[in-house]
Amino acid sequence: MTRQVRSVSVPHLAGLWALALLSKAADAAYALNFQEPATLIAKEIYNLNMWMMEICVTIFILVFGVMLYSIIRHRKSAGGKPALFHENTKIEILWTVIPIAILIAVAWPVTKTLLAMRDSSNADITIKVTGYQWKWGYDYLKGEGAGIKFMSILATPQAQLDGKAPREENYLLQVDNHMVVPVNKKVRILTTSNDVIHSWYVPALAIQQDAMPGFIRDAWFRADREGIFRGQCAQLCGKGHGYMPIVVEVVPEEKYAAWVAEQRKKMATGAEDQNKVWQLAELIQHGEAVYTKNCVACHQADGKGIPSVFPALDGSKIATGAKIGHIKTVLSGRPGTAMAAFGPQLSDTDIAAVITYERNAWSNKSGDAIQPSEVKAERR
Ligand code: HEC
Ligand SMILES: [Cu+2]
Repeated sequence: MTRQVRSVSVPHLAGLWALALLSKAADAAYALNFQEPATLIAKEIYNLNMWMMEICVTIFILVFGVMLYSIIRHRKSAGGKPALFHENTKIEILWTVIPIAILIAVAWPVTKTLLAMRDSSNADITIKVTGYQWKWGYDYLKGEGAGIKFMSILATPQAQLDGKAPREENYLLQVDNHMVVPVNKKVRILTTSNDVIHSWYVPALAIQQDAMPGFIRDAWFRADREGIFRGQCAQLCGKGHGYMPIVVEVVPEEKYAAWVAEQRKKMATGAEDQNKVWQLAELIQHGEAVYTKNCVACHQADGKGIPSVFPALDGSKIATGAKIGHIKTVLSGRPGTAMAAFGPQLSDTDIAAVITYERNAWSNKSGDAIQPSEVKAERR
């Protein structure tokens, strides 16, 4: 029952519908249609799309039928004479009334669905979704789970990305932390962005909402079945655009409560870590993991970056120079460049660890161990 995001393809619909008219095998050809809807609105959109296709196909058959018939029946070689329809009131009324009727048949149900889509009032849970180059951040703002926040980053193994291992199912559609929500609850999504325009797109939930820097937009869904629903960023947002998938996991209410409790515990442990004094080796080990998730897309695994786009950290003045400069660069980023401020994205521990890693990886051999407290001191 897995439906791939890649298989949503509108141009295929015309062909599919022709097929569907001829056979009852439409369901078997589902892979060519929208994904199986998981919300009422998604179902409505699915049906509207089919309704539109029916209207289009009917018009197509009628118009071309009359045309073909006329061309053959009234051909010159069979003695056809051109007729005049000029100022024929009956025909003029018909070709005004029929399009109006079609317009209403389309606009009425579409308007109803559009209004329902925009009505995000009385949500049970509100989640802010922030687009970053190239990952998603989730902040549970209201309802059960309020206060939970985490980043959701591509989890497809590097070997597959490099083409060194066979691609598994859901290639490029896996993340480390799923956005978990309870079934049958109204979930309001607020989208915004930290850098460029992204778009939060989950076809089965019928949401495609742009995430724009400096703006907050909203959308909502109420999943009517459990399951894992996958999507992708749907706005070209730079080099890693294809590497920021979305995974929404819809679970029963009790399972959601358990997940909330587990997240709370994790956050408490994280807070403890910030006060502990870390050993160099521990920091490097943790830092490598942070680097792989957050920095590798630009600065590369070998620390060499991409010449003239992303600077090398191997041998860089910042990564081998004073600690403070390095900490400040990572905390505040470089405004106006692709180097984001990681202060709001990562914990003191993660930043201390990744900086320690950068200062001791590749040919950098400073021996420095940066403690979370040193990062904390530089935060304003
Ligand atoms: C989206 C791409 C991108 C990501 C991801 C990224 N960086 Fe950068 N980084 C840049 C760019 C671009 C610059 C150069 C900015 C400039 O022109 O000053 C830079 C500069 C730096 C510098 C200064 C290097 C120097 O010698 O000037 C450091 C240190 C650094 N990044 C660390 C990190 C760390 C740590 C992470 C992960 C937590 C990270 N970066 C993630 C793009 C990125
Ligand atoms: Cu994006």
